Amino acid sequence: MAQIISLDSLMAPVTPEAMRAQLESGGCASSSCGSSDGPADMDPEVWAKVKDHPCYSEEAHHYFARMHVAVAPACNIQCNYCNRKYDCSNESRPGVVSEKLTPEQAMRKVVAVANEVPQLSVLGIAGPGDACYDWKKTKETFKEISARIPDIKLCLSTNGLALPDHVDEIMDMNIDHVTITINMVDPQVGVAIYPWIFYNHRRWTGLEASQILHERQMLGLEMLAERKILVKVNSVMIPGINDKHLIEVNKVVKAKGAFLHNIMPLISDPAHGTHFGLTGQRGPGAMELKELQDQLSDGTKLMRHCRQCRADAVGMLGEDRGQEFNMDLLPEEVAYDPSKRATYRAVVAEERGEHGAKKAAAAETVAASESGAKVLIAVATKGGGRINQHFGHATEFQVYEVSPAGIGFIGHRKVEKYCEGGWGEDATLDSVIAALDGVKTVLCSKIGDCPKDSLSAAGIEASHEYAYDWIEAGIAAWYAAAHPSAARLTA
Ligand code: CLF
Ligand code: SF4
Repeated sequence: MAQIISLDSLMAPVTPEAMRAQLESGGCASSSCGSSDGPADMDPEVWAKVKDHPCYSEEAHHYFARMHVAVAPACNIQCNYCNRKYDCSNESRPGVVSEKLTPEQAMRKVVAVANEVPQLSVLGIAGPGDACYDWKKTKETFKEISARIPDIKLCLSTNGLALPDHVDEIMDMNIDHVTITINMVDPQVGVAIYPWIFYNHRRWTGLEASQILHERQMLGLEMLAERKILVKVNSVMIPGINDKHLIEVNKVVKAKGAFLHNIMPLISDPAHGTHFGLTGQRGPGAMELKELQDQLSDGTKLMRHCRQCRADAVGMLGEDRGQEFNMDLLPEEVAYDPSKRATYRAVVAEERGEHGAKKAAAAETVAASESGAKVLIAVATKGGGRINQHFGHATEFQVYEVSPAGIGFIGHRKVEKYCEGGWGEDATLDSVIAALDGVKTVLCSKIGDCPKDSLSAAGIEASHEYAYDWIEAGIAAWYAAAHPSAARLTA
């Protein structure tokens, strides 16, 4: 049996200095999603729950990782964007299949990952079917793992149909974070999304199915909110079907107490064999998604950093180390060693203090600009909140909007890695440039003359002047240089 948890890595000295250096150079990949509010504008009790959760806090996603265990394969509804051969695409990318685990296997895997990935803070169950419908396995898994690793946060994702039946147990088990996928609050809209549901021992179709699902979703949301369990609502944006309606969904879920709303673009491909894929239903483009999100700024808080990850994803959002921890690579027995996670947390606490101060200074810098320009900046980062990745190594760029009003994360753009060991394909570069639609400037830790010239020809500036700086500090410095204030120009 191969064993990827090497003795070397288990025995390696874990010093705060080593971890700090790893953070600065981007030893972890990153992304961004969730509330970016900090302690100043958030109830301390809520902040304590979200501050280490990479999905519920945009800031936390720079530092912390999640892992999913695929223990819940059964599902009680049919979504038109899902092919049951694959993972639940309410929370995962469609078209990927996860290694299904028993609760006992899940325990082995979580312990192995906790020993090896110090950033791990959250254990999620997001399918590959529905975590609440396949409740026995979900419950057993959470129970066993939280007894072994008490400080791990428990998180589950559900379509909501079976949710009301388990809210009291969710409360008893200290599951603080629940995601419900709500694609409509008008059952008529749901008819085009859900061909059937299975409820009360029978199959329902059409408007009745949609009505029941809607009522159960609303009931589950209200019950969780009453108990102060943080609810994230996921909605799949389906152009022509529910895109405009999601404005109403946002209002309703906010009124019912949702903490966060995550609008995920439909991913539709005939190769996935889904109804939408086969009938040519398209997904939205990046700018369409942004336009919708911008219309929701008065509603419930938005998560913009979702990576639509797999039901067996492991690592920082935007990276997936799941394949390193396949069951056949794990030892039969492994004892939990909390030392790496503890050291990492201490280092992160210090780093976050510095990051917070730099963010505040960056906000002041851009506020001083008199230009009024609002631009999109793409950043290549491997995590830790810094500009620390080569342009050619990026598989995604984090996109920020900057104006005198502030610097805000607005999403990510996935790209094909351009650099293949010293050379790059023109076709790949073209696709990267296309993915950067609307972006004014790219900030990275290094970029060659050739891609820089091609970006420039496409109207996109690229700079490695701010390499290894905090993201917001680099953006602010770039913005101030590009939009000098009258005071500075005359000084
Ligand atoms: Fe997993 Fe979901 Fe919990 Fe996060 S994911 S169950 S809330 S721990 Fe996060 Fe992945 Fe997006 Fe989900 S990036 S798909 S929102
Ligand atoms: Fe598929 Fe998830 Fe919908 Fe069930 S809830 S049909 S697994 S996408």
